[in-house]
Amino acid sequence: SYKFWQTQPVPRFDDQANPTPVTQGPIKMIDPEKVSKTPDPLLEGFEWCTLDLTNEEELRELYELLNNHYVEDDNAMFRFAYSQSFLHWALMSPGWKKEWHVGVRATKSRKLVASICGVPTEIRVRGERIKVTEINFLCIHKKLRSKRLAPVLIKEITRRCYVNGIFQAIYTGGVILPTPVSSCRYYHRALDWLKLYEVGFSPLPHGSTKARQITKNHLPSTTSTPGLRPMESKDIDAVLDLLERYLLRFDMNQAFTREEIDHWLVYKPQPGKEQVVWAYVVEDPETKKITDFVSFYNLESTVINNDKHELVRAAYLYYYASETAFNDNAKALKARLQVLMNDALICARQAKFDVFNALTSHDNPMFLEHLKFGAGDGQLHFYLYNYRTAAIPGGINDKNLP
Ligand code: YNC
Ligand code: MG
Repeated sequence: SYKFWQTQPVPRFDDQANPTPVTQGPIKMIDPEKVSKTPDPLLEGFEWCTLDLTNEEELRELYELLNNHYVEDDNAMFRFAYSQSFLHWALMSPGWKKEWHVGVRATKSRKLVASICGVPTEIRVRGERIKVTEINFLCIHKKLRSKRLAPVLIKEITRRCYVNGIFQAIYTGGVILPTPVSSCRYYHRALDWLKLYEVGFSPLPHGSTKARQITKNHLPSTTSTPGLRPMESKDIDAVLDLLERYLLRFDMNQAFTREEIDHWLVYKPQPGKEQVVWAYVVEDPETKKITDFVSFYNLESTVINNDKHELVRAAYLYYYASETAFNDNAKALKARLQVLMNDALICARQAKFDVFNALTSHDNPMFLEHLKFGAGDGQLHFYLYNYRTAAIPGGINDKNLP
């Protein structure tokens, strides 16, 4: 098994069991001169294309492909329904390249039947800065599955990264491949418990009642952190500084630029398109300093077979940081995050989200159970392509956790 992945520059499963310490760095040196200038051929009847996502029509085609064929849960009850404004946000971030928005079309009908996309960014792994492509939206039409097309798509985007001088990539997935650098679990916090029950997402715990579940998940109508307000452009430098210091506590993190903070946290959708990201800062009422911030993004899921509800609106916890992390007092950090995240839940409820999702990464274990998040079935594995480092236990987690 792993007929394709065993040919790729990724660590083998047994590498990590090896008693000799892992030497960190690229697995294979790439000579860009020797990289093919042309794509490999596709199945008969199909051809490569580069998507122009600044073109409304092509953005809509990718949206349609993903809405009908992208990731579903194991029981095929829900399917991610990325909005067009989400795709705009996720795929046209600072430094984006059209060449990394790869599609496959049926030659005759011109129909878009597969995709794989990437955007450039820089990460730090145990202090080493690496330029990477972040790969996402690998998708194949349901009628073209199990034809070994996925490896062809992966090889083509790899070629397009190599010819642009990028030799490493980061990606995540729900499936196990050789070899996760880190693994997290998804946790879910019901905001509209009754709706989640009606769509089959939240079970009625044995011995409980609907009324009791609704009461249990009830949230106050106003936030409680003094100075909490929506983030604005004027906060970008303060948030960048705080987030950078906060993220350096973790073994793997993103090395943000000012432009990236502007894009990822203060993104304004095209006129008439739906909001993608919500970000809040805490401005100390006395010093006027930004002491904390929290953000989440909007990713709906289609409910596949339900008469009453078509969509579940999910907020996903995104970046956050708190000055409390630097006081060397785990109890104070925990207390602060519990209040901050409860406020995030309240804001998400007000923005009409049905559920709030978070991973077990970063400092999240400090507040998940306390704020009534429940463990989900889903795992998220993090992968690096053509880069070896020792596994990061606990899901890009903090070594300093109590
Ligand atoms: C997956 N998610 O193991 P072996 S996540 C990577 N990521 O290869 P076929 C995957 N590889 O085992 P199908 C994968 N899922 O023989 C499967 N594979 O070595 C591997 N689903 O190919 C699999 N989107 O074409 C096997 O399978 C080989 O027709 C089989 O297609 C797979 O975006 C897929 O879950 C996932 O659309 C496209 O099932 C299809 O089933 C589908 O016969 C629903 O493929 C949507 C879905 C995946 C979301 C994501 C991240 C993708 C990362 C790809 C790896 C990037 C590497 C770095 C490249 C740049 C390098 C530089 C620099
Ligand atoms: Mg296939």
